[in-house]
Amino acid sequence: MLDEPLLYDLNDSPFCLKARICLQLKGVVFRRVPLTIGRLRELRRLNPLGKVPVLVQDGRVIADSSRIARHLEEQHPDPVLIPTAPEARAYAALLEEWADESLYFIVGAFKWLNPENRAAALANTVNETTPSWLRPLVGGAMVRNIRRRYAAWGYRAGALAELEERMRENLTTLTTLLDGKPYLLGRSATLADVAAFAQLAWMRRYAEQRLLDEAPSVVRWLDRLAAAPPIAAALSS
Ligand SMILES: N[C@@H](CCC(=O)N[C@@H](CS)C(=O)NCC(=O)O)C(=O)O
Repeated sequence: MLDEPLLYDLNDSPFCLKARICLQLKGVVFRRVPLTIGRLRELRRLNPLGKVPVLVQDGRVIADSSRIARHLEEQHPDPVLIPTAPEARAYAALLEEWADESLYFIVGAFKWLNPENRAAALANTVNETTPSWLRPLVGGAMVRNIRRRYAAWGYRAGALAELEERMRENLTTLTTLLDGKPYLLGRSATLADVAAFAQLAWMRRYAEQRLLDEAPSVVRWLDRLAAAPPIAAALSS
């Protein structure tokens, strides 16, 4: 008998949400293994980068949301999430990369650098991973580490206004792409929609969700995706 696929994941991770959406859209029954600090060593054995999501299926270990999406596409070609036509496939790959890199960087900065988000950021990350008695210690160290990482790239709280402006530009780009069509590449949702959706669904948990008020067609697209039962299931798991 084949083993039930396991997904090592975190609730407040856009990449884990992206992987859960792909699994749900492909109809794969899986079990979440929530990342806790007690499982860090186990995770590093599976993925030396120590990052989630990681899918373990039939003895194979697949780390990284993009690899998981491609693995699932191979195993379950229907419904199609990665277009087969070369040009559409290339656009989907570019949009996925843009969402995973640019949008992730900006939303991560909102989450960790904006003092308004501090309590929610800690609760969303630390409560799932850490026993209550260790939370103050782990939370403090996590905030310092992540802020140090952003500072090394030149971003502190003072850069938030500039990052908000970049997010507004990205939302304008999405508005343009969605003009006259329900999904980014046309009539059906692809991995491009899933990747961008995952980052913006993450932003919706933080104060910068207000930026979406300026982009009504992006909100309609997010709501359309969120209402699809497999995506609703991924959001609530
Ligand atoms: N490119 C990876 C990115 C994964 C990633 O950055 N995951 C974050 C959570 S959102 C993580 O595990 N961070 C832990 C760490 O960096 O130590 C993917 O698409 O899966």
